[in-house]
Amino acid sequence: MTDSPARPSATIARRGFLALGGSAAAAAALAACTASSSPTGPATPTPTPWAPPAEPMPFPADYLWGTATSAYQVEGETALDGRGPSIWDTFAATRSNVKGGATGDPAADQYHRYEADADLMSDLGVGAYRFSISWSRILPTGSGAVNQAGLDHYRAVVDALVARGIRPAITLFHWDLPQALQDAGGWGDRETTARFAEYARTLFDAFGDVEIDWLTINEPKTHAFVGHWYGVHAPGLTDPDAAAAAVHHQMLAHGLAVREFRASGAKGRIGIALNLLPVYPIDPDATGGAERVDASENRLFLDPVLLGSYPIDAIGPYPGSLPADATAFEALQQPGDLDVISEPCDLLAIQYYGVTGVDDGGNTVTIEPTSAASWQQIRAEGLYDLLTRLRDDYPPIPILITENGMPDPLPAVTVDDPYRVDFLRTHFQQAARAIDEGVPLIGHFVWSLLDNFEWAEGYSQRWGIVAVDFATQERMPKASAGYFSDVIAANAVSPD
Ligand code: GBH
Repeated sequence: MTDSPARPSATIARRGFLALGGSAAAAAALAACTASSSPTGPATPTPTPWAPPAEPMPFPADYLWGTATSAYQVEGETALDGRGPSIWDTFAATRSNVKGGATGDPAADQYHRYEADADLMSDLGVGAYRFSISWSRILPTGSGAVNQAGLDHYRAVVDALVARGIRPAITLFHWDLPQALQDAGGWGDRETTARFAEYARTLFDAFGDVEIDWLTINEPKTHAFVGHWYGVHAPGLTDPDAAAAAVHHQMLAHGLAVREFRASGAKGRIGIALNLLPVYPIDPDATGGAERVDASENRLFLDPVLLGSYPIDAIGPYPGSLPADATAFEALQQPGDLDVISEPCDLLAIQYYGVTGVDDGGNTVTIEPTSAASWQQIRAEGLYDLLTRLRDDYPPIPILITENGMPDPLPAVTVDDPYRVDFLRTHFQQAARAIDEGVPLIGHFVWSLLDNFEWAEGYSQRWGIVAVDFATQERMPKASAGYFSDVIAANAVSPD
C-alpha cells in the first residue's frame, strides 16, 4: 500500500467504497471524469441528478434535532475537581503535536458555562444535546474509586438540559482515555474492555433514571487509525497492528457496555457512533481498491455490530486495506466476542462529513470541493447514498445522525457563514429524501454547537454554529444557528 504510517494528511492517501446503484453509479462515473489527484485543488462539482421539490420537505413529528460537542473539545478545566489526566492531556503537552501548541484549556469553558449553553440551545429550539463524559473525571485513573465530584458535575449538566426539555445524548468515550489505562496498554490490551464496561455501568447506574441516548464509542475508526496508525491523534502511535487491536478492543468494549446497559435497567437507548465514508471508485472498471477502502473504512465497523462478523478484506497487505497482520487480528478474537459486539442496539449513530474517490491502488482521490479541513470532500448526496446503503445492506435499525457539519474557511471569528447554511440545507434535504424513501432516520445533530478544540488542529478550525471568542468566552450565534433554528421550528427544510 502507498501509505506511510505517519503521513501528514490522509487526504492524499486512501479511504472508503459504498456499493453504488442506479443514479449514484452514474454520478460516480461522471465524477470520475473530473477527478483531481490534488487534495486542495478545485474539483469540478459532480453533476446533480436530484433537485429538491418546490415545497418544503417535512420531517417526522418526533424527529430529534440536536447539536453536538465532546468533553475534551469544550470543557476546559482539565485539572479541576479531581479529574485525572487523559491521553489527550499527555499528547497536547508536546507542543508540536497540536497546531499552535494548543491544549484542552480553556477550550470553550463549558465546565463552568453549561447552564448558559443550555439556555443558548433552548433559544435555538434544539431538542437534544450530545456531549461526552470525561472518563477520568469519573474514574481519575480509569478504574477503582469513583470521583463523586465528577458524577455531580454531569448530573448538573443533565439536570440543566432536562429542565429545558432538551434530551441528553451522552457519548461514553470520545477519545480521552485515562492516561493510567494507556500506561497499562490502552486499547491494545483486552483488559481495557473490562475497565470500559465498569465505567459504563457506573454511569448507567448513576443516570438510569433519565431518558438518555447513550453512544458507547465515538468513531472507533478515527481513534484506531488516526491515533494508533497515523500518529496524528493521541496516543500518537504509528503501528498498524496497534490500530487493528484498538479496533477489536473498542468494538468489544462497545458490546460489553450494551450488555451492562441492559443489565442495569437504565432508561433510554443505546448505540455506537460510527463515522462512515461513501467511497466512489474513480474507474468503474477497476473497483478493487475502492472495495477494500470501503471494507476498512465502513464494513470493518458496521459488519461486526450489525451482522456479527468482520469482513475478510479490511486488513492485510493489499491496496486500500489497513496494513496490519490479519492473523494477529484474528488471534485477538476469543470465542463469543462477535456475539458480544453484535448485541442488539436501539439505534445506529452515524457521523457524516463527506465522501472520497478511490483509485485502483486504494489511494484517495479528491472528487469534490474540500473545506478548510482538507480531508472533507463535500457532497450532500453522499449522505443519501450512505443512508440508502445502510437500508439495503443491513438489518433495519433506527439511524441517528450524531455529527454533520463543516468548518469556517478561516481561523478568525465570524458569524457570517453562508457556506454552512448551504451545507446544512443541502444535507437536511438529502436526509429528508432518504426518509421519504423508507430510511428509518430518527434525528440529525449538527457538529458543532460551539467553536472548540479541534484536536490536532487546535483552535484554528472553527466548527461551531455559535462562534466562541476564546479570550472572553463570549458566545455569538452565527447565521447558520439562525437557519438551523428556523428549520427546527418548521420541522421541514425548504428548497432554498
Ligand atoms: C469528528 O471526526 C469527531 O468526532 C469530532 O470530534 C471532530 O471535532 C469533528 O469530526 C470535526 O473534525 O488523518 O489527520 O488527515 C471527523 C472524522 C476522521 C476527521 C479522520 C479527520 C483524518 C485526519 N475525522 N480524519 S488526518
